[in-house]
Amino acid sequence: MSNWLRKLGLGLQKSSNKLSSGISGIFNNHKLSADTLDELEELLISADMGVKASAAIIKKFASRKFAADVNAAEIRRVLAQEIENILKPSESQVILGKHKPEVILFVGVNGAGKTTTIGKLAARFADRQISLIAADTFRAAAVEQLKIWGERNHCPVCSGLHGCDAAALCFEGLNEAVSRGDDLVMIDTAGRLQNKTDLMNELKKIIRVIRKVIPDAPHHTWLCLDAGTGQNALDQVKTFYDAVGINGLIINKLDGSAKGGILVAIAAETGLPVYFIGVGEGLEDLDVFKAHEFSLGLLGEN
Ligand SMILES: Nc1nc2c(ncn2[C@@H]2O[C@H](COP(=O)(O)OP(=O)(O)OP(=O)(O)O)[C@@H](O)[C@H]2O)c(=O)[nH]1
Ligand SMILES: [Mg+2]
Repeated sequence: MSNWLRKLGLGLQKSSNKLSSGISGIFNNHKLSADTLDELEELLISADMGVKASAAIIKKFASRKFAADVNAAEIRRVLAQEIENILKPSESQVILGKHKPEVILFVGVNGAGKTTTIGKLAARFADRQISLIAADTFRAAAVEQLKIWGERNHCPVCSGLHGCDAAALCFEGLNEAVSRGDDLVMIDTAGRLQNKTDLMNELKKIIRVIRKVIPDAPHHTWLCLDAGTGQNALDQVKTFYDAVGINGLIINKLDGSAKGGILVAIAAETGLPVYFIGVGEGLEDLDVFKAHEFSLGLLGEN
């Protein structure tokens, strides 16, 4: 088994334990019936898969033929398959290299893993000439955090004085990137300002100013989510989508919470691509989201 699959399996353990023990509780000594399917639906909803995806899965179960003595292992196997079907449309490969520099803007509430993800991706995309922009200018620690990732990955970090204008900093950083001939620029942004409206206005301003340097940028606007926030992640998707038109998701902190099912709800309800998932703080704890391995991990079958 690859290192990543092992990490993913371990990371999802709380989620998979919850599902597996729930399924065993429902189906040991009980046949598949309208009642047990109701219980299964409740289990899926309680595992953060959302009402829509849970209902769709139960409908599929109801229409399938099962042996009279179907056991928990068979239910898990079929469930993994149905979950994979829902997740599959959100599996999407990032295509970089169409623009130079290509600009990725990272957004998300505080603690969702923006800065860490940029650091991990800088290592992953190391074959390109990369620079970073520390546009989270309100927290001194945020700039320092990005600088450390920049040093580790040998890429320049554009930063300004504490509290400086984030959009102006992006203008400067992008101009530097253009003149250096960088391939890829990743922009870190604040997760919290005085309030949500201020944050969204700042992000909109950043985008307007980015376009003064590169008219078709940002080429990617990725929302980072903390899987541990559960259903609230869906509200965040909507808020950021409406305000800044996100076109990709990164789901972090899948380790340590029993809310891995949130990916199923996100896939069923947003239709946005999920490019990467994070299962820890280290460089190697982020990888491409793949529906098959994720659904197996969620059922503890990896
Ligand atoms: N366990 C775990 N921790 C993570 C993961 N991703 C990030 N973290 C940790 O979560 C904390 C917050 O991550 P940041 O990258 O600082 O989050 P952010 O979105 O930049 O937050 P703000 O700068 O406050 O807006 C850090 O301590 C990270 O090391 C993950 O996948 N799993
Ligand atoms: Mg940050």
